[in-house]
Amino acid sequence: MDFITYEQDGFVGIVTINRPQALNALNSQVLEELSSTFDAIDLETTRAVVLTGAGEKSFVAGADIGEMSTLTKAEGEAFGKKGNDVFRKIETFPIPVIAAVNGFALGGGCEISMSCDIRICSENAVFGQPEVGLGITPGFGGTQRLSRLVSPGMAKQLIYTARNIKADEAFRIGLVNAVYPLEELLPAAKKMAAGIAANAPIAVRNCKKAINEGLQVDIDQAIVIEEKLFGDCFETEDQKAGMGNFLEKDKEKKLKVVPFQNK
Ligand code: CO8
Repeated sequence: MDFITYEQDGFVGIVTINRPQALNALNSQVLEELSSTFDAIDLETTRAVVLTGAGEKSFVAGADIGEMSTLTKAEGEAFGKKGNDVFRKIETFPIPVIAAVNGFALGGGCEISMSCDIRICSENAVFGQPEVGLGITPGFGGTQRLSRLVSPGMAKQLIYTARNIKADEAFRIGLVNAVYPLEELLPAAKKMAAGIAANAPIAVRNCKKAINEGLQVDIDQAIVIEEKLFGDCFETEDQKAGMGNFLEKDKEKKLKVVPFQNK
């Protein structure tokens, strides 16, 4: 791997996009390496992932403008698909992915953060969809995910005006859950991931599936999705241990469901 680093910290995997010479911009190779990195994550030993960018200035400064500048219509569509396939892989990854946005998150950078389950950012973070200023539309899911995450009106304003917003505004419109001083961002992301990893892993996975799949259908179908995934939990050791600990009033164990079980 030239542009992605991976490290494991207990049950937490940390994926870092590392192409500082281009502010971590996404070219084809970065996208391919990201895809392979997620494919290689061991789901037996990893319960949450943190995605971040190398350096102190940029999370991801977008798709690579140099690479895009000469694309034909067909190549543009293929490049869009390449990004979308990786971002869908992250969005539907069985375990939660937290974006720790440490600076610029523009274009494809904002879009990759939106394919993650949770976004937190540093005070110097800048979000935006500058594509119309470059003569293109957002092509890695931005028109779809931004309008789902904030409101359609706010998404349209940001996309049509190509205006960048700072961390405090991203927080105000609900694009990020929290803002930290830069040096506290990664520790906060790891702490959140470790907190998730301390809970029953199958239950956490089922929550992600229920929320993601339920948002795509009407409420009657969504409730059925939830019922099924809720029911599945009753076949797990974690449910028996978790509820057993509570009933035994074992305060030590009550807060943490420890047995690791994957399926
Ligand atoms: N692509 C390629 N190289 C980049 C990119 C990028 N997106 N962003 C920065 N770089 C490079 C610069 O060219 C520069 O390289 P060099 O040192 O060789 O000249 C280096 O990174 C450092 O950048 P700057 O000197 O510009 O640093 P500044 O601090 O002055 O500015 C900015 C930082 C504001 C982030 C500025 O670099 C910038 O505006 N970058 C472009 C941001 C942008 O427009 N991003 C959106 C791109 S479009 C997109 O993401 C579409 C996604 C969907 C694609 C669908 C395809 C079909």
